[in-house]
Amino acid sequence: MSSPAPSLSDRGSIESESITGTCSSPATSLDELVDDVTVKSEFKSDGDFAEPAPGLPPVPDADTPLVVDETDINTPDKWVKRDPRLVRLTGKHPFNSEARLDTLFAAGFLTPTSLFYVRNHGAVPKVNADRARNWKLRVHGLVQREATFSIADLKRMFPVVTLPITLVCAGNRRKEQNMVQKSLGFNWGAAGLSTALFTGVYLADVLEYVKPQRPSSKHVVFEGADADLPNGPYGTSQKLPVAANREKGMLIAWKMNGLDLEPDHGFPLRMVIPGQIGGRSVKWLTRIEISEVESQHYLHFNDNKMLPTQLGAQQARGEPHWWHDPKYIINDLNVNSAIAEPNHGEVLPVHPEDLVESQYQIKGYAYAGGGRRVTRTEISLDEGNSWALADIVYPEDLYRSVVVEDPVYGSLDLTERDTSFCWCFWSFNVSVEELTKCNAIMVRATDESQALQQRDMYWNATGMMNNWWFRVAIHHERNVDGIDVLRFEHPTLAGVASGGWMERMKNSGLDVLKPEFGGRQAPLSATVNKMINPDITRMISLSEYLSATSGHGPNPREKKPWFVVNGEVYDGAGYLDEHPGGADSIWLAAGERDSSGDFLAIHSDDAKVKLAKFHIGKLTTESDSEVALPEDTTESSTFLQRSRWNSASLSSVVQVNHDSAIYRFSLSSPNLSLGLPVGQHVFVRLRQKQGESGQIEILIKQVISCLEHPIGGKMSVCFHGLVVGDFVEFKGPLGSFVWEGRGNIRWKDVPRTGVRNIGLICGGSGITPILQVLRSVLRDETDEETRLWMLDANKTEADILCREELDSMVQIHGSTSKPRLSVHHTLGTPPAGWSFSTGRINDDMLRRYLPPPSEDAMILVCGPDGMVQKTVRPGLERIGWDIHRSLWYSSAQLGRLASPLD
Ligand SMILES: Nc1nc2c(c(=O)[nH]1)N[C@H]1C(S)=C(S)[C@@H](COP(=O)(O)O)O[C@H]1N2
Ligand SMILES: [Mo]
Repeated sequence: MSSPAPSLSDRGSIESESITGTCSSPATSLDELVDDVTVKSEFKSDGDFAEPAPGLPPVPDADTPLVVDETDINTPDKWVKRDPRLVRLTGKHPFNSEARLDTLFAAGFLTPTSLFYVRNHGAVPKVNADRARNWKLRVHGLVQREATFSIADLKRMFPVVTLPITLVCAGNRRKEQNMVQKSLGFNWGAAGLSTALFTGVYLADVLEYVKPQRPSSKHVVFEGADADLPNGPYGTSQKLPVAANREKGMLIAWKMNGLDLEPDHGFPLRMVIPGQIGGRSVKWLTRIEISEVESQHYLHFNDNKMLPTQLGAQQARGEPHWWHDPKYIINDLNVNSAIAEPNHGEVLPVHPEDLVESQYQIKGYAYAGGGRRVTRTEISLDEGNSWALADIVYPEDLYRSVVVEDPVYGSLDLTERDTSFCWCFWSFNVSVEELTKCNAIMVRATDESQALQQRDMYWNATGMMNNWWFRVAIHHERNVDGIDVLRFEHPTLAGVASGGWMERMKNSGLDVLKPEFGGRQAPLSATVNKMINPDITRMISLSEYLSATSGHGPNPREKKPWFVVNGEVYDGAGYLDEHPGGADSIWLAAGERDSSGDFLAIHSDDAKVKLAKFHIGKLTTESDSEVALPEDTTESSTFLQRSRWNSASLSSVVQVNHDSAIYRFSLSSPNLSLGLPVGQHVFVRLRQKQGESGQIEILIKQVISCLEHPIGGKMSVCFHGLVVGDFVEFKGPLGSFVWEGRGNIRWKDVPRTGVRNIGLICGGSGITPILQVLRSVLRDETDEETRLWMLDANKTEADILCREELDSMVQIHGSTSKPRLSVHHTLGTPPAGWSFSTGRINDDMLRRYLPPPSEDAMILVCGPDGMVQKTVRPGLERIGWDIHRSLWYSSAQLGRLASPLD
C-alpha cells in the first residue's frame, strides 16, 4: 500500500469509446448513459481529489480481463470475462470463486475487482447497455408512496455516497469444516472476502421517501434478477428498523471502486449490506418490498443458516423446520482472522550465524461484524498456552479524517462514523530463532463486544461462520542443499486442491479437531470412533470371514453379507433391504479384504455412524500364506467386475443440453463387453492416476448448486476436470433390477415372467436407467408384446434429457398399428404453447399415462427421493397398484452421494 492514491475522479468509467451497445458488453458506463446532473467537470479541479488524496488506500486499476476464460465457454456465463487467477470452487458453473489467499492479501486493502470473490447461485443475468439504462428498481408493498426508480432517478433524488466495505461470504474458511466432516457446502478457503469502495444511495433514504406504513411494516425484502434459479429468484430481507438506520450503511449501489459493477458483482445495481454476511447483499437488484413478513424466497430460508452443531448434514437436509426457525438465521458476521504470511508452502531458510538477529514478520487479516471493531489480535507460538498481542492497522481509519466530494463517488465522508465495515491487518514480529522452536503459529481476534475466536471449531451442517483459531503448521526440514529450513503449512487450500495440515492429519488418522503439531499423536477422529460398537470383543479370523462370505462356513449355502471397514467386520444382513443403494452394494463388499476406501468415500458421516449397529468383530491378522485365498485368475470377457475396479479412458465428451453431457470411455480391449445388464448401475471412481475397446457412456447432469451448499455436485466438478485420455475406474454391476428381455425380469434375484406392460417414471437425470430399458426393449425385434409407457418429469423443457432420442423412438414405435411406446412429459415451468402436462406428477397423470394396474404390468421409477417417496408411491397406491409387487424404484440421489474426493 505504498503507491500514491490516484485521484478518484480520474477513474471515471470503463472507456466509453469501446461501447457498441452489443449485448455481450455489459460494461457500459452508466454515467455515459444518463445525463447525470451531478457530473460537473469543473468540479474535478476543485475538490480534494484533483490531487491524489494523500494517504488514502490506492483505488485498484480497472482490470476487467479482456477475454472470456475457456472454462466458461460452454456455460450460460459464456459472455462473462473473468480473471483466470480466481480459484474455482464449484467446477465450471455456476461461478463461485476466490483468489489465492496470498494474491488477495498482496493486493492490499481495496481488492481489485477482478480478484473480488464471487458467489453466484446460478447464471449471471445478461444485462446489456440498453437494459441497464432502463433498469428499474421497484419499491412497493406496505408503503405510502410506491415508486419505481431508474439508476438516474436514484442519483438525482438522493445523496450519492461512497463507503469502503468488506463483503465476506458466510462460508469463508468452510473447507476446514469440510475436512472434519462434510457439510452441505463447497470448499471456501480463507479468501472468501473482499473489499471495495461502493457507491450508491442509502437504503434508509429511499425508505424514508416511500414511507413505510406504520405499524404493519416489519421487513424490507430484496429480490435479484437471477430468477431462473431452480427454486425461484434470489432474495432475502432485513428487519425494517435496521434497514432504516442510515448508520448501518446499507447501500443501493451501482459502482465498485469507481467503476460500474462487473456482471459477476450485480451489474447494474445491487445491495451492499456492511457488517453482515455477503448473502444479504442481493445482486442484480430489481425489487424492494416492504412487508409484514420476512422474505419468503427459497434461499432466504434454505441458505445462510447456522444450525446447531449436533445436526448432521443429512439430517439437516431432511428436516425443514430448522431452516424456518428464525433463531438460526445469520446476519451479522462473527469475529474472524487468518494468517496470510507465512503463506502455505513458504520456505524460510534458517542460517545459524544470524539466527538471533533475523526477524520474521507474521501478517494476516481480521474482521468483525455489525460495524464492530477488531480490538485485539493475538498470536500463540505454543499451541494456545500463551498469547502475545499483534499490531493492528485499520486502513478504514484513513478515511475518517477527510471529506471527499466527487462527481462519481458523491460524498465519501466517514468523519462522523465510528463503525468498522472493513477488514483490518495485523502483524507480529518474531525472531527466526523463536520460530525454529515452535511447531505452529496461531491467531485469534477479539472484537469490541469482547467476542473472541475459540480454540474449538463449531462444526455445523451448512459449514458457515467458521472462526476457530487459524493455525499454520511449521515443519523443520533440511533442503537439498543441506540448509535447515522452516516450511509452513496452512490448514487447507481452497476448492478441490489438496494439501494442508488438516488433510494430512486426517489421512494419518489423527484427530483434526484437536490438532497437535510437531508430530505427537492424537486419537482417531470422532466419526471413526463412532463406527464401532465398543462392546464387541469377538475376533474373526480371515478364514472365518472368507468362508462365511463364500458360503463355505458351518452353514454351507448360507452366504453372509459380511464386509470389512478399517479392520472391523460388519454384518450387513440387517440392512440389505434398507440400503439406499440396494442390497447389491453390500454384497459387492462381502468377502473383500478391505472395503474401507469404497465405504468411506461414498458414505456420509450420518451413514458411517450407522455402521456401529452392524459391527460384529475385529478381523485378526493372520499371515496370508495360511489361508487359501480364492484366486481370481479367470480371464474375464466383461469389463465390469464386481470385486475389482477397472479403468477406462475418456475418449470424448458431448454436451447434450445446457447442463448435461455424455462422457464416452474406451475400454481397455475392444473385445470386452461391458457386462452391464439392462437396468443396473455402476460405481464410478475418479482418481488422479495414469493407467493403460469396447465403450461405456455416462450421461452426467451437472448438479447446479442452488444452495450455498450444492448437494453433492462433486462428481460433476470432477468430471469437468477430465480431459480426453484421463482414466476413470468402474466397478459393478449393481442394482436389484434386471431386464432380461421378452417379459422376463429379475428383481432382487427373484425371476418373474410375463411382464407385458411397463410403466417408466423418471425425474430429471433419473432417465438414465429408464433409457436403458427403453433402448433394450425397442431394439429387440423379436419382442412384439412388451408395451412401454413413459412419464418424464422435469423443471424446464431444456432439462429434458435425451429428448431427440425419445422423440425419434416415439416416431418409430409410437404410432404403428400396435404401438409399443408412449412418452408423456410434465414440466414445472413449461414454455409457451406446451402441449404436455404442467406441474408435479399427480394421480391423474399416473392414471392416464401409465398402464392400468394388472398382473402383467409393472412400474419402474427413478428420480429424486422426494418424488419417489412422496408422490409416486402413494399416488400409485391410491390408484390401485400393489406397490410391493409391481413397483421397482431407484433413487437418483444414489449417484450424488458418491464422492470421489475423499
Ligand atoms: N441476486 C443474487 N444476489 C446474491 C447472490 C446470488 O447468487 N444472487 N449471492 C449472495 C452471496 S451468498 C454472497 S456471499 C454475495 C457475494 O457477492 P459477490 O459475488 O459480489 O462477491 O452475493 C450475494 N447476493
Ligand atoms: Mo455467501
